[in-house]
Order: sequence, then structure tokens, then C-alpha cells
Amino acid sequence: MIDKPLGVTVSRYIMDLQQMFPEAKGDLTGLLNELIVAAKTINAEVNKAGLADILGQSGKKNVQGEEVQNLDELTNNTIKKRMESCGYVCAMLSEEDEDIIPVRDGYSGKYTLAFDPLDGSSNIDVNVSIGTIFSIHKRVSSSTETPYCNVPGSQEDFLQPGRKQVAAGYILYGSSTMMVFTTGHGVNGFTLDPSVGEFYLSHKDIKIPKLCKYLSVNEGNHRYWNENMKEYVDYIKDKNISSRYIGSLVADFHRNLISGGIFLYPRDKKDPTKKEGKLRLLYEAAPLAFLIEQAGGVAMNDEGENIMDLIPTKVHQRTPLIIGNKAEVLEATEFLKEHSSLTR
Ligand code: AHM
Ligand code: MG
Repeated sequence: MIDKPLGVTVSRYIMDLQQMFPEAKGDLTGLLNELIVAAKTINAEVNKAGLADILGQSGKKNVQGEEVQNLDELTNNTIKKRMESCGYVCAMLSEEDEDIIPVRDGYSGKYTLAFDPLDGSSNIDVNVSIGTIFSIHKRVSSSTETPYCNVPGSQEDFLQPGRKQVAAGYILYGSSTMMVFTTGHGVNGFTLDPSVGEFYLSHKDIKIPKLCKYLSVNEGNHRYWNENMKEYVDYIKDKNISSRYIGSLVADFHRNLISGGIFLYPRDKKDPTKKEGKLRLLYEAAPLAFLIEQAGGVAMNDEGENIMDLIPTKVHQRTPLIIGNKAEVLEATEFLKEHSSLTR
């Protein structure tokens, strides 16, 4: 962890972080800076989302006669465009694209970038917090003899456990816009001053509070849960806990990170195509697992496996997710396991 005063800019913070590693060549610094630029562009678009009806809807032309993209598409394209020729990534993986996304010839870099361009997108039209989640790994598919730039990335580069992430975080477009990230040296939060266009350190070395204040789960799915899950939720509701569920993972996570809480998205019987739960391992669960672990919490699946240790077999793999205060998450997974024979 580097100790920087509140108010330091995110770029300065990242540069100082790089100084801790004399062997670093600046690629991760460069990549994070590119993400910051993408975040500012997305933020500007998100802030105009309510004007869609005035400026033109997706599939139609706007007042300048340009084709209007929906916000998911626009954020996805913004990130891809910034990254494809920055020279820091060898390939990308996005929730919006089925296949991994290649970068331009000759621009292949050292890292992979997996991202959910706009998490919580069902909340866009109702002006509720949404966010961009990202996860960065070092590529594994190139040899030292070959310059990175000549070797495109492959699926293998993405099928790495969360434990191997070199950085992860999110940009939350909420009542203010924040970037929260970790490189494995604690979690720090930076708030955007929109009048200056700069992110400033506002939340230093974030640790999840000891008290688990909130329970975040979609109770509308109650009838699709298995018995152990139903019993667990009844059990925890008997404790001194409040319910909070936004329906944007990134926003629910952020609230619980700052205030203390447990978030669950278990497997359920609602949709047979989502037997493994709804959330995606590589660009939702794993990056948040890295953050929560750095902040003193933990993320597990319903089999009691740490999300950070899961080895993905598919790039768009889903996983049940239980994340937040350590004691409550461990208790939840134990509870679920204990009763698991009832339902599986
Ligand atoms: P998205 O990435 O398409 O927005 O879907 C993921 C979202 C999460 O942000 C959120 O936790 C979850 O889906 C909400 O799902 P539900 O409406 O089933 O509760
Ligand atoms: Mg999502």
C-alpha cells in the first residue's frame, strides 16, 4: 500500500505505485490511464442517458444525422477503441461480445482486459447507478523470444484464476462518479470532479466495516431458490440486518464495501440456461472478489470455494456469488453446504 494524501490525482497515484517496482516498464500504468480516459468518456455519455428521447434513440439518427447507439453498445465500443491500439493488451473480453476481441496487428501487449462495459444496464432507463467492471491479467501465451506485439492473445490468456489478477476495479456512475481499484496493495477510491475532469483520491485504503449492516439479494427469486438458500435468508433476516438491493451488482457491491454487507446471487431454478447462477466469473465475480479480499472481506461460491481460486473453463462462465463481510460470507456458505443434501 502506498500512503498518499487525499486529493492526489489518480494518474499521480498510479505513477507513484509504479515507482514501487523498479523493474516495471509502465505498461500497467499506461493501461490504467487508458481505462481512465475511457471512463471519463463513458461518464459523459451516461450523464446524457436521460436525453436519449430528445437526442435520438438507439437505431435512429440523432440531430447530427449520426446513428445512435444504445449505451451498452457505446460503452463497449468506447473501451474497445481505446484499447485496440494502445499496445498494452493482447486481447479483450467483454460481456457484450461472444468471442475474445483481438487488438490491431502489431499492437499486442502484455496484459488481458476483461470487462463488463455497463453493469446493471436494466437500470439505465430509470436513472439508477450503473458501472463498468474490469479485470486485468498478465498474458500467459507468449514466449520471451517473440516480441509481444507480434503475438495475438488467445482464450488461454483469459482462462486464469482470479488469484492471478494484477489489477481489478470498477467505475461507478452514481450520485458521483468513482473509480475504485486494486493492484494487490489495498483498495483505493477516486472521485471524479466533473468540472475539472479529474479523479481525486477520496477513499483511502478502503476496508469493509466489521459490522455487516446490509443483506443484498433479489428476493423476487425466492420461489426459484433451493431450500437451503430460503432457510439461510430467513435465518439472516432474524439478525439485526437491513435489506438493500439496487439490481446493479457494482452499486450493490460498492455500498456494502463502504458500509458493510453481504451480497448473494445464488444459482436458482428460474432459467435453465443459468444453472450456474447469473453473474459472470471473469468480469463480474473475480474482479470484485479481488477488491473485497483486499478490503478484508471474501467472495465464495455456494460450494464453499473461494471465487479467487476458481479456474475458468469458459470465457463467459457464470458462477453463484456470495460476497462481502468475511464472517457472514463464511457463515452463509457453511449454512448452504450444511443443508445442501436437501436440495441437490
Ligand atoms: P448486466 O451485466 O447485464 O447488467 O447483468 C448483471 C446484473 C447485475 O448487475 C445485478 O446484480 C444482476 O444482474 C441483477 O439481476 P436480477 O435482476 O436478476 O436481480
Ligand atoms: Mg453485469
